[in-house]
Amino acid sequence: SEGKEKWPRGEESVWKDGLRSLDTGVPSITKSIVNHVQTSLARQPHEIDDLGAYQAAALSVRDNLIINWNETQLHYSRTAGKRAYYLSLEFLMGRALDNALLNLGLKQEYTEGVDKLGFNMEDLLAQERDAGLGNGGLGRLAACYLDSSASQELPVWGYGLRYRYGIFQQLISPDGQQLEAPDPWLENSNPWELPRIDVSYEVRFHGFAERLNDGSGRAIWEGGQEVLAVAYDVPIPGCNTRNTNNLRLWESKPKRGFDLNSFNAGDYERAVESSNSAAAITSVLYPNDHTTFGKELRLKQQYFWTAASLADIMRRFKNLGRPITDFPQFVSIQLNDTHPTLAVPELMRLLVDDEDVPWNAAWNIVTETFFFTNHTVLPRSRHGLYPLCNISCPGEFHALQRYSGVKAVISVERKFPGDRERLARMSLIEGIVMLQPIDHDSKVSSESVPQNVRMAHLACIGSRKVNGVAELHSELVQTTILKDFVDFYGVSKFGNVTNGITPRRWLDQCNPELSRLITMTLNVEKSVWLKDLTKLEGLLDCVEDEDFREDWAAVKQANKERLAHHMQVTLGLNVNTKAMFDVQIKRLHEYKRQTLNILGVIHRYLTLKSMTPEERKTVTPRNVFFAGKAAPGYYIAKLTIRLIVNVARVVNSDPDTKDYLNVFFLPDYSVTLAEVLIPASDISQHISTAGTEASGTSNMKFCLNGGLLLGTVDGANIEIAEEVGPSNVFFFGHLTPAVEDLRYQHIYHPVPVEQKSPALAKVLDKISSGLFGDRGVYEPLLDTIRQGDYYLITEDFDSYIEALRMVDEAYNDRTEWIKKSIRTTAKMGKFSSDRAIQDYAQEYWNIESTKVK
Ligand code: T68
Repeated sequence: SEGKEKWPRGEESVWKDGLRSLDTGVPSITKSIVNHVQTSLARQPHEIDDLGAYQAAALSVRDNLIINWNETQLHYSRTAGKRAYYLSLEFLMGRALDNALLNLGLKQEYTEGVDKLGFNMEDLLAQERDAGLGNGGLGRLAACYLDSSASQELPVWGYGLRYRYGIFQQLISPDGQQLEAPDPWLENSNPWELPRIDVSYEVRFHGFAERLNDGSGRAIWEGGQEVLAVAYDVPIPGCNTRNTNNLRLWESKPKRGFDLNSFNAGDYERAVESSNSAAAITSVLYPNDHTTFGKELRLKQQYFWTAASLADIMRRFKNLGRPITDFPQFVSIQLNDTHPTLAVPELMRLLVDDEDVPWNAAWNIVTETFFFTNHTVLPRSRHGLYPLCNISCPGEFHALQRYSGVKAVISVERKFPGDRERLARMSLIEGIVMLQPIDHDSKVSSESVPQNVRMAHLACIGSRKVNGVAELHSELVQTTILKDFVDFYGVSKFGNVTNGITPRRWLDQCNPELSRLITMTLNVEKSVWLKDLTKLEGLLDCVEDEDFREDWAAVKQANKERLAHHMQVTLGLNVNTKAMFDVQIKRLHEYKRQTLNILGVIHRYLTLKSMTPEERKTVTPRNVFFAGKAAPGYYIAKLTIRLIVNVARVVNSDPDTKDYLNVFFLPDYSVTLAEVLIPASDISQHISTAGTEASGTSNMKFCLNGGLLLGTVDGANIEIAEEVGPSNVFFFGHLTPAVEDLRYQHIYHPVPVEQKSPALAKVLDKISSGLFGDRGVYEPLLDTIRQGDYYLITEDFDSYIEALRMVDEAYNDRTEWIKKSIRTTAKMGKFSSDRAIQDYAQEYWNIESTKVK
């Protein structure tokens, strides 16, 4: 669609005859599946198993997506309007088949079709591997935004990396240790991607940049290693529309196979070395969330990806035949956290060195094009510092130094004369305050002294607007980490876009029974409320209807049974479905405080043990579910998993308590596992130390599925409570403004745990005594609480226990609980990612919906 040649070559009618249209109707669907069995899979009907049938069905669905995808890209090119690009190093997509069937409106027909062929749709869906190209919230948010962009008919493309290995598989040893195994998600081939051998770019690493002495400031970058970026396109279907957007993922390849000279000279290792190092760039997703410190390969990934994406965006822009100064009128680029920050100097380099744009004009283009979303204010994550110069792209460094040295310093100086401390705080390059423009050597080589670049500062100055991901978090961004930049630019550069989730996957797909009940009750087409989630408010009219409440409760019960069945089949565990389901599923992190949860569980266990059998009978039975991965090098997080697993072992086998309390750690948390857990939850926990969780998005998913929320006054919990009303959430703990003082006290005026919370002290002592296995193993974890207690477990413990008690009490009033559940779902309209993506489209990117006919 982007080529310039006359179309079609040859006879038009012959081409037209050959064009396929969408498969609809069961006979055409079964025919297309059988065709794929026969040709794409080259297999016989009698030897097809569930995996083969899944592959054939997926290829058949993909045909439909491709037809729509082609129409969409042609339509976007013809209308030639402004486009937006979402640059994210992570896209946590999960499975695609069910989502595609639902968005295309073909689920029913395909289910009948595979049934006619002797297969069961549920079994086929279960064959698919998750596309786990992300760590957690940030990557899943990107996936939800793609779904919403397509559903809202907005011209948005995602750009990311095609990692050969996604997020690692988590195994849990019998004694509770996390083990990591590679995630070979591409092993059975991936029907959802289209390799584009026609779309590739050369990306250069190392070498040297030579500045021309023609007064233009241009530089020529030569030498080093050139790596090929090859595009793989993943179609993103919108809901109830033909618009099908694109996620373009880059794979790295050696530019030339291997070095034949070395090979012929017998130096085989040398011959394959460079080809291996090129292929290594996109080999694996970094499994750390919230930390990204100076790993060379990680920086290479970032440069490889931003350079290829910008080259692609630039080529598409140039096809429009517009002057380069129009670039921001046709292109907006969203930077998902600091990971794509190198796009800022890279676009400068393209404009100045390749397009011959004068420096100031280039900078204006750059700062009109980019937008930057911050996802964390945690101090440990902000050390996103890189020894940039040392690594790879001297061209980048060159452009950056030119900026940092000449422009930024001068303008800060002008506004705040003589304020050297401010200058040091704001500097782009750590430890360097340049009052004079640095005298560039005309050659900047990769051998220069390494210097750390502050990625958040660079992303901030290079962007038109900066946003946080929930009200509280956006406020914190402006008052803490980027405060100096607010002073400098004014507040209008800073904003908030509260995160959202797609109701297609997080209700319709994962909870079909609830979706059906809602559609029946609202008495509209399903796609109406799925695309305008505020329509859920209509459920409020039915809260007093007893029959409706019973239907509502029955759906929850069925979902609890579905989870229990899943755990029986996959883990061999028996789960009491009469008990309350209490769920905390997210990455393991000290700030998210899974520790607080498990300490609360132990407290409950000790309380139960101290009761008489008669007293116990008054207790609400509870199942506590945990799931989540720990970064492989995060020792304390792994120790927390170990404690949870060992508490589960002891508690679940204690005859005194096992009817009242059970604990489960479900291994290998994934999008697909979340889809089973979330609809089954009565209550979920979002209990980060106030001011640490930027937003959270699973809180929204649970509430959308009628689960209530137990949480701290943090992130999006606050806005959820504003919507559903304070009587429908369970809040506890200190508030953000108190946190800093409390931490100070813990360091300078520590009070022993026994005094702060005797209940907690007892729990810690029991762990130390070896009740949950080897004495001493957990001491490093307990020490984080006894000393320093950065995440304020001791400060919040008692109010946490009180909140849990209130949850028990509320749950015992069954009718009231169901009403709370209905009210919660009904008020979740705000948290649709459709709303969030409209905020970005209108307030930031300035793009418009354009429907494919
Ligand atoms: C999360 N951030 C926030 N980071 O923690 C969460 N970081 O509150 C928010 O809801 C979500 O972003 C979406 O805005 C992350 O998930 C990372 O995953 C990450 C990954 C690599 C490097 C740094």
